[in-house]
This record gives sequence, C-alpha cells and structure tokens, in this order.
Amino acid sequence: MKITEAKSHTVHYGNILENDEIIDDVLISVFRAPNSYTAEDSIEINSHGSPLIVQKIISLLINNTDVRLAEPGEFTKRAFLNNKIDLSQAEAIADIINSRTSVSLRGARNQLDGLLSSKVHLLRKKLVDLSSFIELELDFAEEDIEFVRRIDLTERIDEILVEIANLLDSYSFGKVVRDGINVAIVGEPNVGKSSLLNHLLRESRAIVSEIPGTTRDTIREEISIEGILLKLYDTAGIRLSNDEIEKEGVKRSREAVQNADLILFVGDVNVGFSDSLSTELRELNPSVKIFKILNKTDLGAKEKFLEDFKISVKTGNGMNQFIEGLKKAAFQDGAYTEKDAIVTNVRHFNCLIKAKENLMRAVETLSKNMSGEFLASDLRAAEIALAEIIGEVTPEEILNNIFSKFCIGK
Ligand SMILES: Nc1nc2c(ncn2[C@@H]2O[C@H](COP(=O)(O)OP(=O)(O)OP(=O)(O)O)[C@@H](O)[C@H]2O)c(=O)[nH]1
Ligand SMILES: [Mg+2]
Repeated sequence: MKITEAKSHTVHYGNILENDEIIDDVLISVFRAPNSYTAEDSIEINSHGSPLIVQKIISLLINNTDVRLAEPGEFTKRAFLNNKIDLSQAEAIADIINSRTSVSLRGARNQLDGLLSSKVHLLRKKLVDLSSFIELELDFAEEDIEFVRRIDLTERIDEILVEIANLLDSYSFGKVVRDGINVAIVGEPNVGKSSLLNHLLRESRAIVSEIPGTTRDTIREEISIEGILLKLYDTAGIRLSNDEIEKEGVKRSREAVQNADLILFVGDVNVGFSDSLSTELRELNPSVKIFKILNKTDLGAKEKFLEDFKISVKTGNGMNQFIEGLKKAAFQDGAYTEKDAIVTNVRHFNCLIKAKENLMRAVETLSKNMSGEFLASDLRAAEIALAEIIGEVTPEEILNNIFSKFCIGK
C-alpha cells in the first residue's frame, strides 16, 4: 500500500531503502488535514535512535523528493497560520518546551489551553461592542442622536481598564513563574551563609569553615520550591578588607544584592544585624524584600533582636517556618492561583500597556466632550493592541521574530 493513500491516524511498518540496502526499519504515522499538528497532511517517521540513521533518512528524503528542512518553529507557525492555535498559544508551546519547573510548565499549559486568549477575546468583544455604538452614532451624526450616554461609556471603559490593570499586575508573578526569583544570601563573615545554602541544596556545595572570609566568590545554585525556581546566590561576607581578592568578592556580593528579588540577610544570634549593613542593603536595592534571619540559635541568645526568622542550620531548628516563609514570598503571599490568567510574556505585557494607554486617552476624549471620531479611533487602537496578543493583526516581522526563537522541528 502507498503511504499517500493511507488513512489518517494509522501507523505503518516498513523498510527505508537506499537502492537495495535497508537503512532501517521504521514506523510511519499518518495524519490527514485538518487533524494534525499543523492542520495539513503530514507523516512522522520513527526510526531507531542513531543520529547516523536519522541523518541518512533525511538526506534520502531531501535528495529524492520535494521535501526540505523545516525552519525553526515552522510547524508551530503553520499551525498558527492555519488557525489551529492563536499566537499566544503558539508562544505557550515554546514556553512549554523551555519550562524548567512544574509551576512554569502549568503556567504555559494554561496559556496553551487558552486561559489568556479567552480573557483577551472577552475584553476585545467588549471594546468592539462599544465601538459599534460609536460608529452607529457617527453614521447618524447629522441627527445628533446619542445611542449610549457618555457617562455609561466612561463606566464601561473603566471596567475594561480595571481588567487590564489586573492582567498587568499579574506580570510580576508571571515573571516569577517563567524565570524564578533571585535570592541573595548576605551578611557579615562567618554567620552561616554557606551553611544555609548547603542546607537548602541538601548537599555540601559551598565550603564552610570557622574562618571568617571563607567564601570569596559568589556561588550560584538553583532549587525549586513547590515548583518555583529559586536562584540562590551565596556571597562573600560583606566587610571592610584590604585583601584584593576579598574586596572583589565583596563587590560581587553587592552586585548580587542589586539583582536580588529577595534577600536572606543572615545574622549571628549573639551579634544581630549590623545597622550599617542594613542601610547599605536598602541603598543598593530600595524595593527588595528582605528576610532577617538569626542563625546559630543553638548557641543560645543573650540579647533580643528584631528578626523575621530564627534558625539553627546546625540542628535544623526553625527551618520549617523559614521554608514556609520562602514559599509564601515566592508565591507573592498567595496573590495568584493556577486558575488566574497570568501574563508571563513581555510582548503580551507591552500590548496590554498599549491598550491601556489608548483607553485612557478615550476616557480623556470623553471627558473633553470631543467628537465621536476621536473616540472611535482611540477604541480601535486599543482593540488592535489586544488583537496583537492573539496574533490577529500582528506584523509579519514580529511573527518571524517569535517563531525564529523556536528550535528546529517544533
Ligand atoms: N553552632 C552553630 N554553628 C553554625 C551554624 N551554622 C553555621 N555554623 C558554623 O559557623 C561557621 C561559619 O559558617 P559558614 O557557613 O562558613 O559561614 P559564612 O557566613 O558562609 O562565612 P563566610 O563565607 O566566611 O562569610 C562554621 O564553622 C559553621 O559550622 C549553626 O546554626 N550553629
Ligand atoms: Mg561562606
């Protein structure tokens, strides 16, 4: 039987030959339009895994048929162009392939399932409804009819603005879902920073010793807490030093502080937290969340300090509460759940900003009692910005840029 005559969703066993020589025995799956990934007729060849065999089969096909190699992301691009998925869903496929934690995978999965798309469709529909009233009014301009009261229009635009603001707010968590958070472990020398890193990693990654100034360079490791990626930076203890290497280490500690989303400021149970270091951390990164962690509580505290967590890395005391605190911080104190449409993509974020700006202009147009033509044009611009998210009016250049980031074969 010819493979070109095979039915959809059937699998066929056979040999691939070069002249009379068997290259491999293979399975060929057949998918007929529109029930395939790209919505076009397609086949998939399963051979044995050797790269040499794969290479031979590809060369045979290229040399003897009209087949050519796909461009990066071409399969997904075709799926998009054939209306199998919209643009935000196509981008979700790239995110699924790249996701490294369960939460980022789930976020991308939600986007592929259309959580964001349906939200955007809904907002767009509301805008189209509004626009159609205005257009109608413009058609009857001479008769001076008002189809909706201006005050109602403003109210309805405000409602859409609130929904857009919620989506924009979700981006700060969306970034966490996608890229994780940077966590810098800082403090004075010898307080137990490296010990804390090792404890969180459950391995003895960084050298720990009783000599202050043990860690000289910033060490980066990753852990996942409930599916959120934490990029941990163990740093050199911050203190004044004349030693060139230590000075460079302290400089790198400061850089880690500047790039951090969360700082674990570790202090010794009997020394507490240095005021000058507290001030310095705030100066280096004014908006960052700081956890003050008092370590070595097994030694017994002589004084009281204002801390967020009390731990002993040595005995494990207080570690559970501390990890709970880390989780809460990673999930932004429970502000978002899996069911929310969360914006994780900077392109979507920028489109939403554009929509917001145009809607704010529309509100202004309304308040100034300007002609309906201006209003129609503001609403139209907002609608186009939303349509760009799902790829309904996306310039070719942007499309190419998106798909070129895919790997070949996707
Ligand atoms: N008793 C006690 N000792 C601890 C605890 N945590 C760490 N230490 C000890 O404190 C010393 C310093 O620990 P490190 O983890 O190297 O401290 P650090 O902050 O990384 O030090 P530098 O890299 O030099 O800045 C080591 O001797 C550790 O064994 C703790 O909870 N209790
Ligand atoms: Mg250290």
